[in-house]
Amino acid sequence: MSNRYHAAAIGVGANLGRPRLQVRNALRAIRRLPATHIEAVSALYRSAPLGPQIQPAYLNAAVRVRTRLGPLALLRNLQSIEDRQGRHRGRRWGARTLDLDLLLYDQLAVQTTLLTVPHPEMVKRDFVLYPLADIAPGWQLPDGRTVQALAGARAGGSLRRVSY
Ligand code: A4P
Ligand code: MG
Repeated sequence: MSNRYHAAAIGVGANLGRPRLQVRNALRAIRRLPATHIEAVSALYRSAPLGPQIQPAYLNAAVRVRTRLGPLALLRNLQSIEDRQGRHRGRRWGARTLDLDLLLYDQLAVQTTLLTVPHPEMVKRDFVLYPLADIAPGWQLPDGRTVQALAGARAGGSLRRVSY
């Protein structure tokens, strides 16, 4: 564990098993992670599914934390939250009770078999960039682009704000 705090952004997605409850429970579980503190939570968005269309709409949000966990330890903790909330790893981009992605960690680029940061698909996904822009507009990716600039370049058309 690091002896100083790092900034991390987590993407939250759910489309099965009462997704709103899944998101709320995930936020509570993140709040209880060791050496980790939630600093901001985005609005909640409903979005059309990316990938197989025969699945329910998603709810998506983003969370900004400060944490002393390293990137891989944070990922492992997020995966155990997914597992506890009944996540079955099935089809890629298929329906799930809960998906927690590590989007950003400081301005770090990580490329290992277990973890890629920034999350490789995030720059193409409205349902990631819009929530992230709520809580971290000025955050720079390793290549210097800001979240705000990336979100601003996208239409955001399929996203609807909903209440928590
Ligand atoms: N992994 C590598 N880097 C990361 C990272 N930065 N964060 C590895 C999280 N995991 C990372 O993930 C597969 C493997 O990716 C993990 O073992 C981890 O070591 P997974 O969560 O088990 O599998 P997955 O989520 O099915 O795959 P994938 O490709 O991550 O799916 P996505 O990209 O998360 O897509 N439509 C809408 N509207 N909203 C959504 O939230 N989500 C998905 C899931 C599809 N369509 C969606 C949404
Ligand atoms: Mg995932």
